[in-house]
Amino acid sequence: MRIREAKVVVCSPGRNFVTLKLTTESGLTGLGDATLNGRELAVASYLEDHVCPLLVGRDAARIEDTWQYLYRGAYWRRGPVTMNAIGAVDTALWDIKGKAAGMPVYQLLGGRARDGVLVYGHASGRDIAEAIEATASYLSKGYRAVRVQAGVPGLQDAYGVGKGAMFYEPADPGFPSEHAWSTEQYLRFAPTLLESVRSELGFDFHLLHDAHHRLTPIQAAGLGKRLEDVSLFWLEDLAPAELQESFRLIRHHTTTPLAVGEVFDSIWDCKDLIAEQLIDYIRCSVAHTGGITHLRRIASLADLYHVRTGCHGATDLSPVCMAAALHFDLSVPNFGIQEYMRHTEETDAVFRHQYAFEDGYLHPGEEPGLGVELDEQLAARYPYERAYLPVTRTLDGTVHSW
Ligand code: GCO
Ligand code: MG
Repeated sequence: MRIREAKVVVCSPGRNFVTLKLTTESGLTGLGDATLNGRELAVASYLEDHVCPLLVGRDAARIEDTWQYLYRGAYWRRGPVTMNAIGAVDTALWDIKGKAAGMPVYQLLGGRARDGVLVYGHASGRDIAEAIEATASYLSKGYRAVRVQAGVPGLQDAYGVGKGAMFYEPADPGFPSEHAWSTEQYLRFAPTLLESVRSELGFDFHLLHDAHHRLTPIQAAGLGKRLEDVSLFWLEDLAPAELQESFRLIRHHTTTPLAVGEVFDSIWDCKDLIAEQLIDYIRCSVAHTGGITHLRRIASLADLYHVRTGCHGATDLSPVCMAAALHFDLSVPNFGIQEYMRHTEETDAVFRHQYAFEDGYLHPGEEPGLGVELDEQLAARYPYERAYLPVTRTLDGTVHSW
C-alpha cells in the first residue's frame, strides 16, 4: 500500500482551510486537516516543500513509523506548524487504513466506548438578554451543553460574540482588527452573565464558558471561586498555560472544573497539568496536536489522572478534523465532551461529511475511513484569502492575549 501522491489543497469556502490528500498506488485516498488559523500557508509550505516529497513511495500502512519518522527525523521538534503538518499526515493515514479495512476509523481504535459523542454548541449575544435567548435556542434544538459568551459592557467586540445567529467566525479578511480589552470590566460582568443564564434557564444542562487566556492566575482563581455556585461544566483557558505550574495557584483556590489546551501542540505542553491533576479537561485537537496517534497518547496519560478529553472543535478546524475527532471521541475511554461550532453551508459543500447531529450528540457515521470527501473542483472556486485573528490591546494600548 505505497503512497503514490501527496497533495496539498488550500481553499477558502467561507474561511481558509489547508487539506492534505494522500493517494495510494491502489487508488485509496486519505484526508488530513492542516489548517492553522491565520498562519495557513506556513503549514502548506511545510507539507509541500518538506514532507510530501518524503511520503511518495512510503508504505501507507505504517502509521506509527511515519509519525516517528516525521517527528524525530526532522531533528527540529514540536511547534504548531510542524505538529499540524504531522497531524495532517497521520489523519490521512488513518483514513486510508479505515478504507483499506472497510471500517470506520473508530472501529480500528477499539470500537464504540459510548453510543454518541456529547457536544457543546456556542451561544453568544451582544448583551445578557441576547445570550440567554441564544442559549434557549440551542436547548430547543436538542443541545445538552452550551458555551455562553456575551459582549462586555463598555468594550466593543468582546471575544466569542458571533456575527450570525448560529455561526461564529473568529478570523477577519485582510489585516488583523484590533479589539479593546479590560480584565476588570470582564471580571465584573462574567459572573452576572452566567448567573443570569442559570436563573433564567436552570441547571438542567451543561454550561461552559471560555476566558480565552486573558487572566492572570490570581484573577483566574478569583473567577473560578466566584462561579462555583453556577456549577459550570468547565471554565476554559483562564490563563495562558505556557507556564504549566501557574495552574497550581488556580487549582488551590477553586473547585470549578478547568479546561485548557486548544493551543497546545504536543504532550509536552500538558504533561505537568495532567500529572499534577491541575486540570479536568484537555482540549487538544487532532489537527493541531500531531493527529489521532499523538492525541491517543495524550488521552492515555490523562486517563491515569482522571483528566477527560474535550477536543477543540472551532470552525477553523475543517470537517476533516471534526470527523477525526468524532472517531477518537467515540472510542476513547476518558472522553468528556466535544466542541461543535457548526461550519457554514459553503464549507460543508466542499467537505461532504457523514457525521450528523442528533439529540445533543454527534455520530461519525459508518463509512469506511473518516467519512469525509473533499470536492476538489468546488474547492478550486474558493481561492485562499488573507485572513487573521484579531489582536487585543488593554485600554492603555498594551498588546494583550486575544
Ligand atoms: C474555542 C476557541 C476558538 C479559537 C479559535 C482560534 O474555544 O473554540 O477559543 O474560538 O479562538 O480556534 O483560531
Ligand atoms: Mg477556546
